[in-house]
Amino acid sequence: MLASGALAAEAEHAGHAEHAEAVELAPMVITGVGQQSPLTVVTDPKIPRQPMPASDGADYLKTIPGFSAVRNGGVNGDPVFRGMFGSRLKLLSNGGEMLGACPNRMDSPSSYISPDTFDKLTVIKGPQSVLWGPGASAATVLFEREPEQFSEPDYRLNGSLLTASNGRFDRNLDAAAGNSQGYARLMANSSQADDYADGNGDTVPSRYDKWNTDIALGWTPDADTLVELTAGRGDGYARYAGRGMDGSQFQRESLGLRFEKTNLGETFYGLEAQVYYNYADHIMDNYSLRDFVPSMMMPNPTLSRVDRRTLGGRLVGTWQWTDVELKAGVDAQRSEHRKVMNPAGAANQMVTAAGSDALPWVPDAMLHSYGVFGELTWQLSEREKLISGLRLDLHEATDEREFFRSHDASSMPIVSRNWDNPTAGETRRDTLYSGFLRYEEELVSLPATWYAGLGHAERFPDYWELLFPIPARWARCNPSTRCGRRRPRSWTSACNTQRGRWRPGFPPMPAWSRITFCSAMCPA
Ligand SMILES: [Cu+2]
Repeated sequence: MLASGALAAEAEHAGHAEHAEAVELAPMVITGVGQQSPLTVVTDPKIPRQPMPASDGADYLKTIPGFSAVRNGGVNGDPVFRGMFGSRLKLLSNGGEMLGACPNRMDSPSSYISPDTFDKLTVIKGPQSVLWGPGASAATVLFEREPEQFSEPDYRLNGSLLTASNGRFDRNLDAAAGNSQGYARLMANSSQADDYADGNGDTVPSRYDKWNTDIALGWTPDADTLVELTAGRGDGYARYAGRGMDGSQFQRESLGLRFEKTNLGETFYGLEAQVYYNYADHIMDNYSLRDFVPSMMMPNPTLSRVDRRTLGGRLVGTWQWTDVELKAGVDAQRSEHRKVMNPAGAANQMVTAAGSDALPWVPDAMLHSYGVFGELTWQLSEREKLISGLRLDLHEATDEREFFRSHDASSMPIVSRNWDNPTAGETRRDTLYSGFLRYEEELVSLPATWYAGLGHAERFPDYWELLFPIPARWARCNPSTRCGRRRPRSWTSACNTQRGRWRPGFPPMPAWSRITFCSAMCPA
């Protein structure tokens, strides 16, 4: 843009010798989200912006400097911050974590977030906070809804409609009513778009439709106390141009309860407690949203259904002294992943059963984490601050797959078959540390702050890394443990692992965070 503008100005300049001195470019307006404080960006996701984001969290985050997204059709992208994605980004909605179920990450955590329905978006860059759970080596992203504040009986109503080319149509309603003692809030939204046509006029599959409904009931007996109960549901579908299957169901169920109390006393100032439950039930298939075309890997209409149930909670206390503030607490999370399995050799039963519960759910992974953390802010002087944090996490993951089903590339045509799981029933445990130290100083001569920070984050491998469905090339040798154990070197080198460690009993996945996502880089 700049280059072409300069060239145009240059051409004009040649024809008008009298203006030889000055080259004037058309004014350009650049908008962006400003930093709230060093390393923290806070914005209101309800503010309209250009380019118009898609209806998910990833496409919204893409408008903040430093973020990009792995696009995934029209919607349901996966956010990337400074080149890191997946579980390196701690993405929380209302303080709770909504983990997706799809083994191919069609439903990344951000895909369950409709930014319009939140009041505040906070991004804490790098491992510079330990308050929000383990492993956030890239950044912590908080989508939050703030409590309603009514001093007398009143209500408010916000609604918006958005329409654009390619059938884009969004509806959004946010209503609340209450008084000084409490409130009720309803948030409902839906978003849809059609396929688009590329430059050649060919249709590119990108159609989607999704909806969310959430309610919040708050009790505020006094100005320093809040008890809030939240519940929500959502669903949708999305067509993909770059995948062998489309996402035909993205069902979400959420429940949450939080308690906040401030002004408790001189030193022990505040207490926050929260529990949350998030459930994702995802279906993908290769026939309901596209014309079925047999392929080598999927010669028949195929459907896959997975779910994930995440239960978590945290308890945080705030202590204040003259120049020092301490936030310390504990958190825990339990997450179970399951899938619906066909009886062996009966591909069509899944298709017949579709979204019903005719076939049994089979658990394949159980993950637990327990953490204790503390973050200290020390006001050294009027303009200087020292902030530090430390957290310790206990992680546990159990491989619940008795066998796994994958393609057998040694036969032609390729067939799907069951492989023994050499790590069936095994549990991996790790104790990991994270911490940071940061010095900040506001300058006297300039309206600026400089800071220097050092952070360290250790991350336990996530579901996708630990229990990734074994790809065909791998499956050929994987059932033999001997062969599986020889693999780590090639795997870790392919993934550019730093300090990767192979634990017997699990596919070789490093426990440290500074690596790229491995699933796309399986050894040949
Ligand atoms: Cu999927």
